[in-house]
Amino acid sequence: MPLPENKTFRVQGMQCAHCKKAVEAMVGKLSGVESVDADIEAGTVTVKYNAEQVDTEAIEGAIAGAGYDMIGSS
Ligand SMILES: [Cu+2]
Repeated sequence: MPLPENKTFRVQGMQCAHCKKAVEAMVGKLSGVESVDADIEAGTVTVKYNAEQVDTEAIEGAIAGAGYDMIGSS
C-alpha cells in the first residue's frame, strides 16, 4: 500500500459551516480520498488521499462542483 498523500488547496468563497460541510461532502465522495478538512478561516481544504485511486484534478473538480473557486494549492 502506498502512503497517502496530503495536499492543501486554497479555496475562495467558503464562509460558513455549511460551506465547510458542502466541500467536505463533495470531496469525501471521491474514492481514494481518506480525509478532508476544510478550514473556513484559512480558506484551505486539506485532503489526504491515495494517489493511485484519485488525482488532484478530480479533487479540484469536486471542489469546483461544490461551487467554490480554487486559487492555488501547495
Ligand atoms: Cu456557507
